[in-house]
Amino acid sequence: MKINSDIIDTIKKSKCIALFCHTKPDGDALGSSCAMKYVLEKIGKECDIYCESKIPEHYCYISNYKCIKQTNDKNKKYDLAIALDCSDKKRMGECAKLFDKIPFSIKIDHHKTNEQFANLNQVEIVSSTCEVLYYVINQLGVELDDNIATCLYIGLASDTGCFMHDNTTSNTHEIASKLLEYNIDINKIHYYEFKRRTRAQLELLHICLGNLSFALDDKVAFIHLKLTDFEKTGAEQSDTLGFVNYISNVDTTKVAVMLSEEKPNLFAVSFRTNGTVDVSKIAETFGGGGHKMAAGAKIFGGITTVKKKITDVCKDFV
Ligand SMILES: [Mn+2]
Repeated sequence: MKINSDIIDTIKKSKCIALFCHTKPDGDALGSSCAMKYVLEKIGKECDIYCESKIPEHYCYISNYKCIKQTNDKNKKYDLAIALDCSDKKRMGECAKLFDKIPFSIKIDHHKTNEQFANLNQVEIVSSTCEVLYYVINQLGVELDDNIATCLYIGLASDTGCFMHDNTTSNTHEIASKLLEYNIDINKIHYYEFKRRTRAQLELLHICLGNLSFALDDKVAFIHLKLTDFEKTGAEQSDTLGFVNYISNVDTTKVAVMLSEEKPNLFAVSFRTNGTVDVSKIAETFGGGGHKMAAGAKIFGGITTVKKKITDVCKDFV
């Protein structure tokens, strides 16, 4: 991968650099920002990371995550802004205001849909921002160490679903292999990134799977949660992340549907498929949208009515 030499030169001549990652950061956003902070400090730059969201506690294993700022409280002056893993400016939330005040900007990203909002943009359609950053670090001539390698590995693993999604290439594995030459605690990373559950989450899953039902000769599978289930367990809406995957891999199932009540009689509906159906078309009939394999919509009604409405639409697709 060829990195724009203007990007390398700009970083080298800057003194005080602000890094920006997107709101509700994932492993790639945090991994790339924290890796870059280590790299820049290694070459004598002053550097802060900004993120609008409070960083979830389960990222405590990223060693410098605590220094991530939400606001520029000391009104520090920066000469360079670098946005990482932000497909468009809106993804930075309130922090975009600070980004705009800094005289020069760089963007490093890997998203297909992309807004080239910085002065210099390096966008490569690869597994993760950390994959692009690996080459940036290389061209900056900075040697990796345990901390940098750990952060980059988190980004690669996170965005590829632990090297299982089809954005995983031989190149991704080659970089991972180089990173594993350093002291990386992959057990810890995989635990926090993929395995860890709270008791509330597991109790919610227990209730959710207890509501399993099928329609149209088992081609459509449903699970659901009501508002009272969240009250009972003390779990939050975000705790349902990934639940739909439990039913999308049933061998007979073409459409998997997860319904989660957000307000009385208002359901957030997630549609998944193993690839034989375009679920974005099903979501669109309910005013929602998404991708071929994963889509969503909001639907009003009681649980029985909503499931019947969805089944009626699915008849034309399965
Ligand atoms: Mn990413």
